[in-house]
Amino acid sequence: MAIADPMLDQIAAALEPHGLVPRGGFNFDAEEDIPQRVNDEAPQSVVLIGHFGSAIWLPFAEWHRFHADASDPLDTWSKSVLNDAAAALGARAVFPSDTPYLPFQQWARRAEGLKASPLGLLIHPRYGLWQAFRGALLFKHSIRFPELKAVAHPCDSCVEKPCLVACPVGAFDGAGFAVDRCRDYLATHEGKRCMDGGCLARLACPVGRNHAYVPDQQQFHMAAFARA
Ligand code: B12
Ligand code: SF4
Ligand code: SF4
Repeated sequence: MAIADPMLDQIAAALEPHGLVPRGGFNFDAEEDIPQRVNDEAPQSVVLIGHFGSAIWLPFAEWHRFHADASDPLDTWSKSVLNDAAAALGARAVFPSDTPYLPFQQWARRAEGLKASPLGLLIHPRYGLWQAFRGALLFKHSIRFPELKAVAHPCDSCVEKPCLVACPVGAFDGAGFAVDRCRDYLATHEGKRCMDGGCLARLACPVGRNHAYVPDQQQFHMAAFARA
């Protein structure tokens, strides 16, 4: 079996103090047209960067104390951390908020073998719905990735699917997300339950529940979502 590229260890070491981790990656197919350039060259590979559970929360909250007036603080923090790491590693950092949107979830499926839950979020067999991506590093050279092992998809064996019945306004029907219905509810007095504790549909999932975000992080994400 091929030994994984030392670059993956270097990325992990650069990100570890920030609670971020490399979440796999892949080499682009020859015909894939990625518009971003890495020092004027077409990228050959991508490494997804994200977090599991609340690992980023303390490093981010500490940074936020000193950057209280940053707009989109989590994005600004991610950009500052990942642009520095990219410069040190000869990569280019790209972000989920970059427009036109880059296909982060499709990339993550290829990088980690995850599949989508009925909520639209990718689900991880250990961390459930409590994980996300903060960016990706594009490299102008290819990388030796460890062989991707088959990952169990927890929703396949979840008979009751409690995530689909927990939303008080039925915003998820397994096929789409009624974003306006959710936002309208969040603006009501009753919606404070979600605003304070987090999305009830997401919290209803039993997978990785002990990795659910800490209360401050839940409130931060809900407030950002309601504001957007
Ligand atoms: C626009 C967007 C939304 C829109 C619409 C989503 C949509 N219909 O596509 C809205 C505002 C509804 C949304 C909501 C949320 N989102 Co969003 N969103 C995005 C964003 C910025 C772009 C999606 C896109 O069009 N990509 C371009 C296409 C070409 O890429 P793609 O990989 O094929 O896109 C897939 C998604 O669009 C997905 N999809 C389709 N419908 C829905 C609906 C929902 C709710 C989600 C999450 C995904 C989703 O299917 C596509 C095919 O795989 C992505 C980041 C990104 N760059 O992808 C995050 C992203 C998909 N969102 C994410 C998250 C976490 C959320 C929220 C939970 C935010 C929060 N509060 O924390 C909420 C969910 C609602 C809730 N009540 O909690 C994560 C998902 C992580 C994961 N584990 O899979 C992403 C990847 C951002 C990140 N930083 O990691 N989101
Ligand atoms: S509750 Fe069941 S179907 Fe819903 S996301 Fe969790 S494992 Fe998947
Ligand atoms: S945040 Fe609340 S209203 Fe919105 S989808 Fe989740 S459970 Fe439903």
